[in-house]
Amino acid sequence: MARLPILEYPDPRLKKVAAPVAAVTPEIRKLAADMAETMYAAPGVGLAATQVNVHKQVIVIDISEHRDELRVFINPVLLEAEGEAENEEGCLSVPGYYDKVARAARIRLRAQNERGETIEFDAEGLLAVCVQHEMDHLRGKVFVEYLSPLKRTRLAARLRKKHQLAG
Ligand code: K2U
Ligand code: ZN
Repeated sequence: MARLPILEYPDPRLKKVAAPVAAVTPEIRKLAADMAETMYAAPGVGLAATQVNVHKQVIVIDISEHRDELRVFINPVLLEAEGEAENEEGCLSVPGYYDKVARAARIRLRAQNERGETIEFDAEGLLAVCVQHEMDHLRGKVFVEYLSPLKRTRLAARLRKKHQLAG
């Protein structure tokens, strides 16, 4: 397995829309394994292929306490979304920045797993938040785009300063 570099906002490649996966091949399973290693090392509880500059519809998530319950979602489709919940979110592509985002409280998701089997399940809480956050990445959307224009202006200034200092 390999740890992959994570794109940082406002990298324009984070705006690319991911393509469906035609078949769950050994190469797709290797991608998911490398994404999982990258996610655990970050550390994070989710990662979308877009964030490692692979524009395919693959997500890895592990919200378990002992970091031993990896879920791989390929070609995820939101079947149902209801309610609303606001949570503090972060993003491995926007290090050190956290803010509140309102999302659906409960969702029903269909996806393929790493064996190519189609699964359907209901989610709420952190799993629902994370799935929606990662599915946004596959659509080329980063969570800071939900913020007010003022907050986005302040974040942009902060990132410009960070990148100037980095040289
Ligand atoms: O997509 C990513 O950057 C991974 C996020 C997923 C996530 C965002 C918001 C809420 C839940 C999950 C990273 O895991 S951000 C780090 C983190 C870690 C634990 C809980 C929340 C966020
Ligand atoms: Zn993110």
